[in-house]
Amino acid sequence: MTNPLTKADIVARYLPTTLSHATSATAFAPSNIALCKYWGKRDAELNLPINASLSISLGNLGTSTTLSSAENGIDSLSLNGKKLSKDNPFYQKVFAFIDLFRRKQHLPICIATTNTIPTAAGLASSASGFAALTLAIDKFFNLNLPLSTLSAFARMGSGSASRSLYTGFVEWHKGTQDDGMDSYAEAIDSTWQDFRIGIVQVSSEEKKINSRQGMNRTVNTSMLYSQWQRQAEHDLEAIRNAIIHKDFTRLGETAEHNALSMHATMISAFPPVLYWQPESVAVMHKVWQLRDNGTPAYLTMDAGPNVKLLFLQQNTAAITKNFTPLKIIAPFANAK
Ligand code: 2P0
Repeated sequence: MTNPLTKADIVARYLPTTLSHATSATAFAPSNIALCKYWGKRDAELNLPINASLSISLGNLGTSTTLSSAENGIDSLSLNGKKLSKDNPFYQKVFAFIDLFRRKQHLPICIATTNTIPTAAGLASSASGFAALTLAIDKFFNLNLPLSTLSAFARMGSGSASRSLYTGFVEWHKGTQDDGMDSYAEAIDSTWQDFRIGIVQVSSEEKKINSRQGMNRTVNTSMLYSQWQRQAEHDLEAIRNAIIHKDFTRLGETAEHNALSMHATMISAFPPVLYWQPESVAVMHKVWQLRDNGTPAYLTMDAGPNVKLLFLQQNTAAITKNFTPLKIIAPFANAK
């Protein structure tokens, strides 16, 4: 059944009748990697998830977005310094989101957005993109809304964007309300200075099946999918506890199991959704071999061929020796 509530109806409840605005506003949001994955929607219009998820934000890797009033009266959008045309799908997605706030008011806007991560390389630039856009909208239109509300708005742009409003470990509650306003993310109050993420880039090619299509096909055709929700609930609880008790083995084992189980549901969809390349599988075997030889390293993968490693600072040398080139992220480098 389709939800009779539209994004526009829901967002409008939180806005003044007439918007005021600043001259310009800039916001940054980090990218994030899920340790317990979001896979499957119960509502496609509002991006309401079937299961809750938990992620780690990637420090200064993400998106910075500036909104300013367009002096020439014409909307415009640049991505990494390049002006996009009106018929570009990304342009249309971004302005459809802006229009949820602008409604029928004549407020031409100039948007400049810069990613510090490769776009569409499985590193969730849509997550940091919609999170930065939502934060910039809040500032630009002087809304001063709570982060939980902004997280729910960002989710309407892209599900995983709900988690990119925060640094560190983040949990996205699935919520139960029809309007989805209880489906927002919150930071988990816990830092872990030694925690590291390594990105093994297998390919920077745009993927053929985006995560939205992959998710829908899995929910509609995979017989294994019925098990997923139960496993995700169990894994989220285990990962949250592992974070609180700094139990790296439990965190790594659960996150790896969760990621591979999500991929099992995709592979069992029809036609199959397989994001792995031969190099991805080679990296997996290398991680398992390292573990067999005593180095605690775990892997996770998203809707793309790149492999993300989870390890602790004291094992950096062993990891870098085995995976080159490797982009290492210290997610708590700027935390107190
Ligand atoms: C995640 N992914 O939890 C999961 C794991 C990919 C694999 O969230 O359709 O771009 O915009 O809500 O957020 C990627 O999906 O999908 C994603 P939409 P989104 O990180």
